[in-house]
Amino acid sequence: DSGYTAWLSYPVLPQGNAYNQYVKWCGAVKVAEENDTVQAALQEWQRGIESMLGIKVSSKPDGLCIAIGTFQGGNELISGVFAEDTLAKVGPEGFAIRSSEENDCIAVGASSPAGVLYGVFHLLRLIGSLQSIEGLDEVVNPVNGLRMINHWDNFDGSVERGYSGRSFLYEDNRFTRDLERIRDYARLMSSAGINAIAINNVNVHALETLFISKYLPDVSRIADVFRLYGIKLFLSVNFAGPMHEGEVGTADPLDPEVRKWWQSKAAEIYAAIPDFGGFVVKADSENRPGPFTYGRDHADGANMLAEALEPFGGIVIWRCFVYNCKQDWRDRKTDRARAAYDHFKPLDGKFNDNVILQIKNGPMDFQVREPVSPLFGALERTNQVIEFQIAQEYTGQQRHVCYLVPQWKEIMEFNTYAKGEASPVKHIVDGSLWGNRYSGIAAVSNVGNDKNWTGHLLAQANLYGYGRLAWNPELTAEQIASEWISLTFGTDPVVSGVISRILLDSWEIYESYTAPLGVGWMINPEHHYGPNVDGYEYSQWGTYHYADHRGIGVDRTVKTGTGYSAQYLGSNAEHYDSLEECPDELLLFFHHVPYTHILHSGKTVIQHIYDAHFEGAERAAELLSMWTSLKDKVAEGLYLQVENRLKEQAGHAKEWRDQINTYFYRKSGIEDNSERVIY
Ligand code: BDP
Repeated sequence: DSGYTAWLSYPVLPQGNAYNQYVKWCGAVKVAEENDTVQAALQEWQRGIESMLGIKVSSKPDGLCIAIGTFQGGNELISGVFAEDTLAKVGPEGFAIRSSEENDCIAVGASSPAGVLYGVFHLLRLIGSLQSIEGLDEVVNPVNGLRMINHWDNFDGSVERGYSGRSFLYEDNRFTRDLERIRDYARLMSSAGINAIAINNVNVHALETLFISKYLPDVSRIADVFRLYGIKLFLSVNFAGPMHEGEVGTADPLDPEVRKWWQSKAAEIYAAIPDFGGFVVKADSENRPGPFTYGRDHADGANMLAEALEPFGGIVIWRCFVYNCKQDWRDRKTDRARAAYDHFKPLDGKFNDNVILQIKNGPMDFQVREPVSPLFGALERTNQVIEFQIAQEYTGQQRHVCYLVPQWKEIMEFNTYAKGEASPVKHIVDGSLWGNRYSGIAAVSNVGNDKNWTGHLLAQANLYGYGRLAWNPELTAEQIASEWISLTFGTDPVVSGVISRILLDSWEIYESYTAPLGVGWMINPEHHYGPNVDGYEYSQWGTYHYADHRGIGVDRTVKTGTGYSAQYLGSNAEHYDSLEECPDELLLFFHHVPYTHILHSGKTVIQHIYDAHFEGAERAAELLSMWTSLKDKVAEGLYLQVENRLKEQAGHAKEWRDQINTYFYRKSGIEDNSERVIY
């Protein structure tokens, strides 16, 4: 019970009607293909069923069975069960599943081996959460094309913003030899629906530039493991690669030598990894090299790489996290929140067809609360993916529990008004709003070499939840939590009820004892853990709250502020610009107000700060007592892991409460309206 097997633990199921139904169908399996991915699906099936039901799975059916395979794979049960029109509905990664009494089988069929694997994971998930497998008849396709994880792992074994140990991909500038762990990782990712993984940090250091040459054989070994599970490997590349590694004296994207260099690199990579995904690029951002050095724009830079990859079917994922990180903090007009839009909106339509812009969910940087990036809606002729951060850099660093699926859901549902009344982010992300060639979701990974992958056991729910949401954004945060709990801890309803509550309340709780009302950034500089109200106030990073003795907040309105609110479309622009209409939770993101300003909740801003912080710390302590009620119901190893983290969180939440409340009490001189003590 270390947590290593995560949501593929396959806990033993209780006896009863559901169990009997599963035993009836699952005693035998029929597979006709030798394909490695189909065989991996078969192995997973056997492993899951044998563990959950405690039976041996025979591969020689005699009576009811499960049939697994591609439509063309020669499994006559598969060809017998599915009608032509069903086949037509199954996309390249989708699957069909049907329980057929007359054919004596439940068939899982797909047009590709990866689809077979997804189908098998689906059926295992139904069983693991005690759902009926009789009368199944459905076609399931992933909603989003690209469902990607970005690792921020460095070759030396460290992980940028890693909160679960070190990298399991690299150690001391060598690739890991533990391919077993990579395989288990690929199983986990594939079971959650992930189909693309970039294996190195977007900040590419000197040795990592050699991943596309000297270390290609190592990269290729990892790609082999990923391929088994339907996952394409991507690499982050250094825009100045030709200078670091080659004889070319420039990285100017319009220089013919530079273009040739990237073209020959692409050929070399595809010779080693024929299904290589492509490049992820962080350019002209936080001191990384990029096209600006040569007076070129980001379309010039991205298109140059895209041209090199196009003949092989590769794509360029170009990040929009571009802003001035050397800003003068006294300058109240330059606004980091504006930067991504200001840089990329004018380039809409200028990118090649195999370029995808990767846009962070908010305009700043993965704060616990930010508005949705106004770039969503602004780019009508550009492929784009949204970028989330599963790693809890600003949300408790996997020492605090913070289930992020509700946050992601809210973002995906946000209406941009880009094309008529109903233009939610999720329809931009899935490509349907503008009819993009490529689209989807990427997110920064939260895994490391800790035995349980994510440090905090409950942070596994974010990893799982991210994949599930990328597969189908219509799933609710509650559904995803409940699936994850059954698959990880088993199906005891008491356990499920308590863990669900903990997860579903956790974002709100974390938000309430940290930076208030959407203002963000009150954390310790550099490592970003723990409270520090002025930590980033007088710095170059563009991250301010402007608190003084009269008030707090950033004026981003059109008339008196930075004009950021005008980057939104339709009623969103006025809504945010108006002090009366702006939602409380984002008030200080858009407006600078006196502490006595009255919120929609009826409280003053200062009273809100006091109340939220007292309540938040109290609720953090309650999370611990909720968990302790499960002491005899959860395996000891798992129980203790979570108990330890929740204890730390309860203590640390008080520190947050006290620092924030005291700071604002001293700044404003306004008393709390209750008996509580603020020093
Ligand atoms: C910030 C991180 C920094 C990353 C950067 C990025 O603090 O370490 O390099 O984002 O996304 O959140 O590139």
